[in-house]
Amino acid sequence: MKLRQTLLAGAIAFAPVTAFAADLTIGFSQIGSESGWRAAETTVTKQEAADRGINLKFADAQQKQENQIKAIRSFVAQGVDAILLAPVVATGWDEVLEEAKDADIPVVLLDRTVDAPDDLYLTAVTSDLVHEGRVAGQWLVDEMDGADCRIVELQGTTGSSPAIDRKTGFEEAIAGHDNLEIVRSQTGDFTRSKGKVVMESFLKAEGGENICALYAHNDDMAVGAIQAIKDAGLNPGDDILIVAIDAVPDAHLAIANGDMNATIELTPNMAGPALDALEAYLADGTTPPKWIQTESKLFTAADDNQAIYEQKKDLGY
Ligand code: GZL
Repeated sequence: MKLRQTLLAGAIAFAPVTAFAADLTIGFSQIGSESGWRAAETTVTKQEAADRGINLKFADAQQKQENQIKAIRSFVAQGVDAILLAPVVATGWDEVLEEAKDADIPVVLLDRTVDAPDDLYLTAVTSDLVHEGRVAGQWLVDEMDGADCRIVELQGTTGSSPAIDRKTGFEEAIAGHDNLEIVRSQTGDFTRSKGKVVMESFLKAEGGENICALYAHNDDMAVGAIQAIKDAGLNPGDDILIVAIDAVPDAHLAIANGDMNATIELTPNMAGPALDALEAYLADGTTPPKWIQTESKLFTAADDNQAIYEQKKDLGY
């Protein structure tokens, strides 16, 4: 496990990266399996590690920060070469990240960020979460074209960087458009089941005829809400417009069927760039930028969503 000291001493400094990676042991503290996107990220991460011959130690935290902290401490005790962390919430990481730093174990953040000094992690591989919210808001601004729209919002996990940033971006985009108003906003914790239950409460509180659009911080909550809207006798994608984020296969299918209107793609492959950065850092100290940004792409009914669904449906979502 203590390969890196040997490497940094130059003992095998000229070994090809592939040979080098084959000796790495990396711990991965994953949030859980709350959404289709999360499941795809896990699938892709395991495949990216296997492709490199990396020994990946996987820990599923079942959405609990205390389980992630325990997993990180276990990885440190095992003397892994590096740690991947998808942090369920943004705060409460300083102490355990200090412990990893003291053990000279680099940490790379995946898909979410932390409110901690940036010398406590090597780099963060994420999308621009605020931009995603802006794109969603701008889509609705354009779609409504000045017409009034009472919006309900399904937020992601409370305290997580995507929930905070996607809300910020959406509100920035609709600011100054007085025809658009968020009338209800509540967390659905990124899951289909909670998305359905909270949407049911929105429909009951507001009356479905008084809701013009749903903004969901991820597709899974939107898919749950679609069922609630149908159960209320309304047509999702028509009576209530729906925009969300992730571009999972079921979102493309919903758009193809007219049940949803737009989604913004989030790649599940955060691990590829993360492992590339780690291999370079551990091999010769190459320091990556503090943020490795992944792309965000808007999909609407104008795209061939049925074909995209067919392409994506077997990718581990
Ligand atoms: C965003 C990521 C979010 C996804 C959800 O980067 O952390 O977590 O949008 C997942 O599907 O639950």
